[in-house]
Amino acid sequence: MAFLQESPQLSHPYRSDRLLRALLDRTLPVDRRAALEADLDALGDYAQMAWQRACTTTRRKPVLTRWDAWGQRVDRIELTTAWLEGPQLATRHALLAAGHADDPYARLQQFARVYLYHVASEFYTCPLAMTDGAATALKASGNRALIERALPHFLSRDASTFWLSGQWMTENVGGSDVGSTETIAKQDAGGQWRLHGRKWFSSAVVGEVALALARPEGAADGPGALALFYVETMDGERRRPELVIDRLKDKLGTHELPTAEIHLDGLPAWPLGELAHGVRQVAPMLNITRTWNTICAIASMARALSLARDYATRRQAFGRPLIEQPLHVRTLADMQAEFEGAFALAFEVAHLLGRVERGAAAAHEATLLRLLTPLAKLWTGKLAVKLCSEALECFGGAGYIEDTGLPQLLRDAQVYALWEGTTNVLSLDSLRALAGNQLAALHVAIRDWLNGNDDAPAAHAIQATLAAATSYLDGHVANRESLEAGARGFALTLARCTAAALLARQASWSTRRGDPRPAAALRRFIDHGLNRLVLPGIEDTALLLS
Ligand code: MFK
Repeated sequence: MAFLQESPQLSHPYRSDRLLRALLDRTLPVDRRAALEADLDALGDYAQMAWQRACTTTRRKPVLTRWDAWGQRVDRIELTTAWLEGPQLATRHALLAAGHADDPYARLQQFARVYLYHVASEFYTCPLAMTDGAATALKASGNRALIERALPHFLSRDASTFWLSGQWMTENVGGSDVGSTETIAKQDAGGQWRLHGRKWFSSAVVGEVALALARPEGAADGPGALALFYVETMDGERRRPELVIDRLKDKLGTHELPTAEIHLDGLPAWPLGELAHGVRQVAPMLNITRTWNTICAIASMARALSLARDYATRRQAFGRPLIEQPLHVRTLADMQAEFEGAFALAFEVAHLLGRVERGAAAAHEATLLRLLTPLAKLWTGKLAVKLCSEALECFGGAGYIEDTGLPQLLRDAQVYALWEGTTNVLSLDSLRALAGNQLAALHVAIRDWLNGNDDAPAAHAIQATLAAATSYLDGHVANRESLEAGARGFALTLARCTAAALLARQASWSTRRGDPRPAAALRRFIDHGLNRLVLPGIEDTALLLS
């Protein structure tokens, strides 16, 4: 019999995840920790089943049928099995409701669930993220009528009453420069606002609601004059005729997610608040969806690493398994250390969000959240591509073959750096976030996290890098061009410093309980370097591109 390679097996995504379990053990009160166990275990079961199903069935994509046989415009979208299961999963496990519970641990518990569900969901988490963002933006708007109308549906624990919301911002002019939005809001004779325009990336087109940016007719140019509107997409069982789906996007990844180009031809709309400053009003939504992006990015990394580690125990080459080969093991350990840093930062943002929302955070922590949200998003988005690419290489040629299910991990990972803002947009947002006292808040937080730390060289490296970043900012703050040119390196440096300090906190806790692995992750993470500061080199940059 010729040699046949064993396939990688996915170990139980919850039971085998020592990072998630340790984080929840350290952070949650005992009663909440115990109450969460069955739910997380069930989500792990679902994720394992979904992986096995994906390995044994032909992958499908959503299909748009625009016209029926009799010439009626129908814009019907057929979804994949995981998407059809989405509303049941989302409501049974309270993937949105849990995050809005009146509890400072609500977001942590919610995002633990999201982390386990994400890969199996086939990016059903994308509209869930936007729905969570819409719920948060509605609450922030204080618009009682819309809150009473939509929130019970968004936070429903019953699939039959559950609604999804889209976030209609991106237009042909781009996803970043939202201020150039061309969609117009006009009031009809009865005073009803109606939207006219084209939205270029609508990923929750199967949803019942959307929050949309539009320029009220006659308003000035620029972002300040935009308004944020609430729209409903359905009229009973039928999609409203003023919403036309032009086509589904043919994307590099996230194939199961039906991202659409749409036209709005007088769709009824209601302003959330004042008829201006729509970007400011949508910002709470952006910060929520960016947190989802972060958690989903680490979920993809966890999946890629889990499969690569399992395969290393099965794959024999040169007379021994990969797991016994020093360079391969070193590669896996390097990936693991980076992942552990990203995991620590992602869940700190999630937990901080819940504590800030419930008024349970210290003053400096509320300030800190504004900075850590873009830092976590931009760093994990990039790292997901790097780790998923490296993980594919751990399988050799098999990692390049579609029906192993592995290439999809890499294709899908690329979206994290684009979805909800590119790395550069988020780097610039980190600068915007520093307008308050955020860097001072980070100094305080890092000092707290290092309190009781047993690794003096690590603490020294973290503090030295933070000091370097602080003097870098001081040195460039007067020159906007050079500050922007170096913004990515600056943001990555702050992200790595923060992650290292959080790893140190987890390492101290774990070491005392007899687990030396987080301390090893910390040493290796620091060994990879924290400082990513760059000299802006504006003159040379222009020369090089001339
Ligand atoms: C899952 C798979 C998906 C399928 C594929 C998807 C592919 C990608 C599709 C996409 O297009 S995703 C892109 C989604 N778009 C974005 O994420 C927006 C990116 N652009 C930005 O983030 C800009 O920074 C932003 C539009 C938010 C602001 O740019 P502006 O127009 O220069 O606004 P400005 O004047 O800086 O800020 C306006 C107000 O908002 C200010 O407050 P004030 O009016 O009180 O001064 C800002 O402080 C505030 N603000 C902006 N960002 C904020 C924020 N406040 C809190 N948090 C933030 N993050």
